[in-house]
Amino acid sequence: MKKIILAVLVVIVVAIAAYAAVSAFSWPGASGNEVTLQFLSFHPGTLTVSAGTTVTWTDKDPFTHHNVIGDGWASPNLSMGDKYSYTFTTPGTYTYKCSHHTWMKGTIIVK
Ligand SMILES: [Cu+2]
Repeated sequence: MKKIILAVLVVIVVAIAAYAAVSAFSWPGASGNEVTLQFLSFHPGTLTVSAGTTVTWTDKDPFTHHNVIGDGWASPNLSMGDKYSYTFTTPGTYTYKCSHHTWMKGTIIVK
């Protein structure tokens, strides 16, 4: 019984450490107009751009496909290495999601 409790504690500690590492990670290539789809989430989750900016999403998840679904705009399914771009011409706050993984949500703030 003690071994089971110890194993569960180890799993919890590893999960917390992994979450902290992913949260603190600086995403390479995530510059001013790029969003990466990786580890089943959008990085950065919120991106602020100027009106007229073309935002490019790049799928870097090797084990599943994603898409980028906004209000009136949508990508096709993306596999690893695929990119999708959309130009935001009007200031506002635009939320989007991946329809395959309902927790995957992102926001583009256009100023
Ligand atoms: Cu997805």
